[in-house]
Amino acid sequence: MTDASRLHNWGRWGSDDEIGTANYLTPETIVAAAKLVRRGLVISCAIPLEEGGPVYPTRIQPKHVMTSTGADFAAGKPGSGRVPEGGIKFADDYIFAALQCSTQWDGLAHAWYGSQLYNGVAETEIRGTGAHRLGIEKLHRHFVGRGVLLDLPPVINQGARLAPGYPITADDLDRVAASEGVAIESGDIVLVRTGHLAWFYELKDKREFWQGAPGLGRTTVEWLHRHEVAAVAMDTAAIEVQPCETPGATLPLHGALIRDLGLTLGELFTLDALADACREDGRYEFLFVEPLLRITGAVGSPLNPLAIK
Ligand code: UVW
Repeated sequence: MTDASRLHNWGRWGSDDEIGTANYLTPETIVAAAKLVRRGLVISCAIPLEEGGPVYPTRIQPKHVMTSTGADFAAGKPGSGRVPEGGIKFADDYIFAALQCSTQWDGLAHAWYGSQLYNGVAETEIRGTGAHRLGIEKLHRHFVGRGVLLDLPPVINQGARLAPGYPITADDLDRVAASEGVAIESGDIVLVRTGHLAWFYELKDKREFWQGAPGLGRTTVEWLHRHEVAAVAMDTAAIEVQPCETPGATLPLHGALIRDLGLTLGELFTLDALADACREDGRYEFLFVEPLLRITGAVGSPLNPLAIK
């Protein structure tokens, strides 16, 4: 059981539920979201999945390896493969990467506290062979719906980005939504822009990026729950404010959001081009399509989220 004093969605969609707040996405919310497409403008919210990106310091950088190349064929290198006369040549490649090393979904098997995950799933279900419950693949046809961008810097500090360590409050989210003329509805996928990610690419010494980050503060948990948000994604590496508001705690909102609410979190989403497009047409809502990779038993997934206006 989860502590009754905490907000939670355990049992809300049945004792076997493994998709949490993705249940707020319905045929009706998808049809309504599709009607938001007017310009035929498609904006990717993915950063490049490449070595040198903003990989959380506890993880290793991704490695892309070419195992068959045109250069190898041209040089007649052994191992480049035998090409039949007039035949097709093939380039091949592999990637070795943390599933959380780039623009990513944090699935419901990614974070918990105590000995249970979302909906009371025992931590022993998360094994060396993968997540036997709550794996990311359970969400393989989800995350299509109405996206709403809450672009914070123009309202909160009129700067390019929020300061590292700035805890975003529920009031901040309400103020920004009001200034953009949007009301958050059940089933929305909410994107919160801080401007923090763009700073990574500007910094010479990347270590500075990891010393703190703006992010969701504790009052936003109730806000996300009350608005029945289907998923939340941000342009930071960990969604929540760092250092966190509770001294000594480590990523406590991961527990409150993923484990208690069953809310899937999107991290390292780049939102600057989308913010420009929203400012241009004055519309902060759009069709948002963010399918994950159907990796059996994975606890997260990289993706290329697309906002369509
Ligand atoms: C960790 O898992 C430490 O971080 P995140 O969920 O932000 O990738």
